[in-house]
Amino acid sequence: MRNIKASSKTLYVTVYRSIFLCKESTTEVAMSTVHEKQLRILPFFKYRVAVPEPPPKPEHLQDSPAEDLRLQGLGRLPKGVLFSGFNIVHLNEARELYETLYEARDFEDFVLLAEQARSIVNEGLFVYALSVAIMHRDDLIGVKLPPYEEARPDLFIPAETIFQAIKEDRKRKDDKTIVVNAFETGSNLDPEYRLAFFREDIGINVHHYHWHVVYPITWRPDVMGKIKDRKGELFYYMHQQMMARYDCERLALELQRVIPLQDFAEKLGGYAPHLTSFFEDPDEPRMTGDYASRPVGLGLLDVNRSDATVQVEELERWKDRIMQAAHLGAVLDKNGRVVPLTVETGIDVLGALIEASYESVNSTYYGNFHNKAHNVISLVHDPDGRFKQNPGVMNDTATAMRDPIFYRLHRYVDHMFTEYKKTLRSYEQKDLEFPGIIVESVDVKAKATNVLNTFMREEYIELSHRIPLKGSVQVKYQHVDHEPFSYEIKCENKTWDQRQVMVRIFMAPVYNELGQKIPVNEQRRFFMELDKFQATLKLGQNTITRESTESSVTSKASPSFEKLVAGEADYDSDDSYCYCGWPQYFLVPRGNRRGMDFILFAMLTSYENDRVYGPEDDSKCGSSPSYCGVKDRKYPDKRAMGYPFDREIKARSIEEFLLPNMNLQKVKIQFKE
Ligand SMILES: [Cu+2]
Repeated sequence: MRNIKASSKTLYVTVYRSIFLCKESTTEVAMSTVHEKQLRILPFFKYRVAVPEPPPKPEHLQDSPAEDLRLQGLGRLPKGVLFSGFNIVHLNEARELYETLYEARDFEDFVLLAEQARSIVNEGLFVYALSVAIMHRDDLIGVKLPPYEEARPDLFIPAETIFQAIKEDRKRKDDKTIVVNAFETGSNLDPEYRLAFFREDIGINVHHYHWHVVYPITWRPDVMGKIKDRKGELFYYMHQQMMARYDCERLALELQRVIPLQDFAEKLGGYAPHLTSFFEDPDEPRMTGDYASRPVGLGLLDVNRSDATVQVEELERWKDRIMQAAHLGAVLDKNGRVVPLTVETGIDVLGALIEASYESVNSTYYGNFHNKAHNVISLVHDPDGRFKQNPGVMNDTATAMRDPIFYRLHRYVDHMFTEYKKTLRSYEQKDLEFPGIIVESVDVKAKATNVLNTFMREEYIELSHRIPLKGSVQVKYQHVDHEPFSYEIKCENKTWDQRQVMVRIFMAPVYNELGQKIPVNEQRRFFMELDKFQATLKLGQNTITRESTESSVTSKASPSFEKLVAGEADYDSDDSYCYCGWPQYFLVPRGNRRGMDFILFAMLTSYENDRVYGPEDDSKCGSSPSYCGVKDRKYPDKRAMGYPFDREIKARSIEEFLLPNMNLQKVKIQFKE
């Protein structure tokens, strides 16, 4: 066998080269085509000054109704209404549109349909549905969605800033870029405002929006022909991690951890979003809409609007039923049968049921808890619409994370999952160990070893793609950042052969609000995943190094509108999932001025045991599989998400939890203003 291989080597090389060369030339052709498609897609994400002439119809359709029959019935949600990524009435219509766009015969048909749909359907609904379709159509592989913060800066930048930009633009005498400063949305009278650097961060909100585009509530795998592996579990894990990170920032500011919103009769805290949604033209007041503020002290009331009905009592009922399912470790399906929540898929079933997605096992009985809770909170100031008020920011996936109440709701949602995880036995040594593999040390290498500096960095965002301006106007704002760093893991392979390992790196704060050490079973909910990757250990001593920029939780920076127009993007790969993920600059928490104490945890497990068999990941996206999965592939880790911290820990301290294939390091994070 070996000889045959050796003798056919020359042939193999020739074939390989010809395939390779051939691939190279087709790639070149494909690249220009992708860029051409990109150029035709981009205008859909920009403002229109005037409604263009409808595109000419093919001859055989000349006498048919004004719009394509496939779009009939769409346009139910009126224009100018704020689209809600949590409202099932809006989402059902959006699904009809993205499925229609997805099924368009070819690219030309797709563009024609999109053009017509744009004039029929609600603006926000259009962008959402178009984005889902672009991300999944096979003939649009490589075509990128423009950065959402450039396509919809009005959902991220305070209205005061945008009006200032319009004013400055009107006074402009040349075509130089004008820079305006971002308006501050709160004051020190509100202690929660100290967290605005997190809640109102553009990257964090874009991440949340993008995740919900990648994992639509209304996804129908049978229609779309594409899997969304462990979608319910990802809903749990992605949000659990956001909560861990937020609570960590709260401790850094000596604020209490988030108190779950579990009593729906409670009077809520307030929030003022300072956001105005701009549709098409700011000179046309009908086409703009303020996101409503929530004054302090309002309580939840039944919502009864044309596009949303929710009773608070319904929420209570669903909440109790979900908690019962979590505690019993079983759910009732549509036929009233008891379906046990298994160790492998229980969390996924529960995720689909709580969110609730189309995949809920029984939406009649368990309802639509999380989505409708978003709706009811967003309409607390005008539940029956008598004042014709818009909803608040809890209405939309791109804006919800700005509001402190988001975290209170999601802390409760996270408790539901935690209650279920309590019914699973704790991991035992056999679930955690890797005999023969010893982690001797783990260090963070930055300017100083095991000390990380964080700071605020200035950034600019262009407004002129969405806001009709005469020239370029940019908003100057700040976001947190950290110095670049790497991990260095020293380990020994005492087995008889080289080993493929999965490296898992987490970090958690050490002290609680009172300055006491956090017990490990509480601390486990703070552990933030920083990275997860594969490595090969030779026999004997090994040193694994890994850059912070390679993290499995952070996203690639998406190319700007300008770069997409200029063709300066990687059109060669299907990287539509790459732009999903936590912002790289927020990889580690901001910490505080004194220097905040963290514990870094590294663990090596067997790649052979953890790997998922199936088509290899050819998406070329070393981006964010941990929070976003891999497109059209199985989630690339067989273990439960959050392993080994997803289940109760019986050990009395994190040190006692350790096995030879794990290790810890004390790390300080110092915030410098
Ligand atoms: Cu969400």
